[in-house]
Amino acid sequence: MKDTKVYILDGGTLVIDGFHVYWNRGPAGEVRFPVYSVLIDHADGLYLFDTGYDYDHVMAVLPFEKPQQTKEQTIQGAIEKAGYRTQDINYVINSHYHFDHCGGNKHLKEACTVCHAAEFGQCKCPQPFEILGYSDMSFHPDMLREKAKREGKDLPPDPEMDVWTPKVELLTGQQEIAKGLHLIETPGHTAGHYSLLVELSGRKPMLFTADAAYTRKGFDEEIISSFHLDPVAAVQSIRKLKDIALKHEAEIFVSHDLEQFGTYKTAPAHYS
Ligand code: 5PN
Ligand code: ZN
Ligand code: ZN
Repeated sequence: MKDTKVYILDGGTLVIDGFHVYWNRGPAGEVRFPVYSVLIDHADGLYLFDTGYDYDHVMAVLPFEKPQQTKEQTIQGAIEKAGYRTQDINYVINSHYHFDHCGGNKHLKEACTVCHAAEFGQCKCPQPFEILGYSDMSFHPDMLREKAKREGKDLPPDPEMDVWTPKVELLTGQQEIAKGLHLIETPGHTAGHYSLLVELSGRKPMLFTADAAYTRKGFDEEIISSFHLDPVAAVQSIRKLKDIALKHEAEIFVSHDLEQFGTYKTAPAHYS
């Protein structure tokens, strides 16, 4: 069987306040942080874990997050930079449906998309404090239209979006979705959040926390971000990831830490 390869795809940066990164701890002040996706070239197919943010969406809905994204940092640009073609991706796994993790899904219309069942339910009727997080529903045009209708908006017909309904596979529990690819339930940040453990032939396993841990400091000190559904569950999820990392001697890859990101190999380089 061929060896699995892992590519970290740079998706640009956003800005939030330090009190959002470290809930009730801070310090306050602008923090610019990276957004990235993970491309996995596996014997069973090409997998993409998260798809980053859509620049136009952020400028329209959250311009205060000051997005910086070059053409190479769009999902298509980043996949190409890794040496692959967007239309060849077989599976998109969304850790969760926050706008900075699903913004590129609409460019992967051929792929089967995978998410936690609880996440799919929650994003359709979010809590009031989750509305911005779930503001980009373009990963599912039917749901986007339903949302617009509820809000009394009339969306004009869009030939790009209206001809397409994604294939969605909903999962619960811990799942080995392909040999060496383990989805780990880490709820709290959102209702149905998955982290990803990737076993490789030539190195330590890689544990992608996604938003269960924004930063290395947050992971180490069990400080969650201010964006969450259930803070107690979110802290428990960090502890669960620590146990798994110890057991597998895995290397931790947090989601939004600029300093850590500088130490990651990004595409076209890869891990195997
Ligand atoms: C980067 C970022 N900005 C805003 C929100 C939000 O409201 O929920 C999650 C989130 C983010 O990850
Ligand atoms: Zn999130
Ligand atoms: Zn995020």
